[in-house]
Amino acid sequence: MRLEVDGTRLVSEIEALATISDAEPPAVTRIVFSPTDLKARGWLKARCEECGLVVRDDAIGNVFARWTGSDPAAPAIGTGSHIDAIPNAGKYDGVVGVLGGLEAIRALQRSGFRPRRSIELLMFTSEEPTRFGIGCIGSRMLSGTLSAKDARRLKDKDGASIDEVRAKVGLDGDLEAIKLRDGYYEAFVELHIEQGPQLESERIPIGVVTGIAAPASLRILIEGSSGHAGGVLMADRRDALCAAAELILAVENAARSSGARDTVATVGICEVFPGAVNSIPSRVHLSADIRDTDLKRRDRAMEQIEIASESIAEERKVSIQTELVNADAPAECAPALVEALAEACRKQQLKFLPMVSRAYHDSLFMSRIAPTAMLFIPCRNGYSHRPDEYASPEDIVRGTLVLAETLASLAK
Ligand code: HGY
Ligand code: MN
Ligand code: MN
Repeated sequence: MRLEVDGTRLVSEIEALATISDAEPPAVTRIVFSPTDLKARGWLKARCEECGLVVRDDAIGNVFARWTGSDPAAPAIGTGSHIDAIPNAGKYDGVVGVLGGLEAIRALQRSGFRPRRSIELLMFTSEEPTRFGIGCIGSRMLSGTLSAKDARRLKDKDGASIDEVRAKVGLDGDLEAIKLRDGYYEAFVELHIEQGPQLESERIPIGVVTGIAAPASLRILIEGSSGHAGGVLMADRRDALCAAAELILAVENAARSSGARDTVATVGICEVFPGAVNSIPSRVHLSADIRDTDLKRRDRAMEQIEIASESIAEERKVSIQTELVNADAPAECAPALVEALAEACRKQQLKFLPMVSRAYHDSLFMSRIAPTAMLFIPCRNGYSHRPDEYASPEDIVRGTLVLAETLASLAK
């Protein structure tokens, strides 16, 4: 079977999708269920229908594009990723896995390969946490990690619920029906840019992911008292932003002092009220992201943050309330799939590096319902979630080729 990836077409599709964005190029912004996201979804479905895939979406907007195999009742082979993008992002995060997955299917079609098991391309809804505060809503619901009841509780910053947003974008269907039955997929493989520097610095073209780090996120509300920036003496202040500043450094310290380089933590959101230069901040909202490949270490870092919160609250006479948004277990990739990816690399005479994923992905949740693995391609300087995110056409083609080989070996 002679497999050839049409790199020119694939790169041009990545570029075309990048123009469907709410940001000035080269940045890409595509927030879930925004008009731009809806336009991008329509564009993607048209590309899938062009090559004869049967396209459907579920009640939360996960898109499934199926190449029906000769044994249509057999559990399918899934591949895919996301096309939603955080504000001021790049054009490759998620997109390489969706359009690379589509091109892998087209390459197999062109090679004359006929799958016994159906091969299904997925585009997951809301991999990014931007709108509803929690990532991977689509794959969490597919895997039953997020129940319909809990999904209904989610609100965006305008207070709109998932159901209100669905109604507005014309998505109907029963949220309870989203969870896939056991054995729906025989295997799931996701192609993604590494979003880290290791492959590039070690000059290895493919990463075979053996595990995905355990993500957690907190929303923290700090309340002090407001007042005139000139009239209130320092001894009488309960400045919420100064308390937040101490807590932000405590979050950083909880990761730095864990004794392992795999513990990472970030405060990515800091909202200050009332936000006037001559008014003492009375309320601050922080959102913190804490991760580790090791669950116990991650939870220890979160305990450290809790302890720091309590002592800052006491010391500064402010109130600090912490809401746990998510605290997920890590994923171990299925050894048989890791081996299938390694075998595909050998077949393509490509060096590969077994490695962990520090970013989370929809694969983290797909691993709850099917043997799952990921393959990475390098991205320049490891940059991601920024406009200068870049993956070369050669690396994108190599990743797509390995994906196609792997899908063929799993679907035959
Ligand atoms: O944050 C993440 O790890 C993913 O890129 N959403
Ligand atoms: Mn991302
Ligand atoms: Mn991603």
